[in-house]
Amino acid sequence: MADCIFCKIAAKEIPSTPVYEDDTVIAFKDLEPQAPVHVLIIPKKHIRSLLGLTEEDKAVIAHIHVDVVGRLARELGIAEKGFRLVANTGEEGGQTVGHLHFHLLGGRSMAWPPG
Ligand code: D5M
Repeated sequence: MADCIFCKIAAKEIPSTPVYEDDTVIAFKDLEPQAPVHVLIIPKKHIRSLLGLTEEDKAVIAHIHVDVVGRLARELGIAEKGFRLVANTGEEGGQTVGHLHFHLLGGRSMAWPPG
């Protein structure tokens, strides 16, 4: 999608610090980290949010959760103590970038409820 910053990151049109990439997914460091480890995991395909998912997206969403999250958590050293995976959705959900992304946060104790 032309004006989407995360599509541009996936296409390498703007720089990022990737920590994982395959054919359908890229993960990169968040520019405004909220924890010692804070990466964003995105499908390369433009999907506006969780609410934009369709049947054809099931494989990539499963892939992210089954294969990518645990692998990254282990590689980034946050698997043992724990981490948080968040998909802010819509205005009141705190979503500011309109391309589905999962925040993987760790390296400190997380508060509940979130702000
Ligand atoms: O999260 C959007 C997140 O995206 C927020 O934590 C900042 C991050 N962000 C924005 N632009 C960039 C670039 N260019 N690189 C890395 N990270 C970025 P949301 O849940 O939509 O509020």
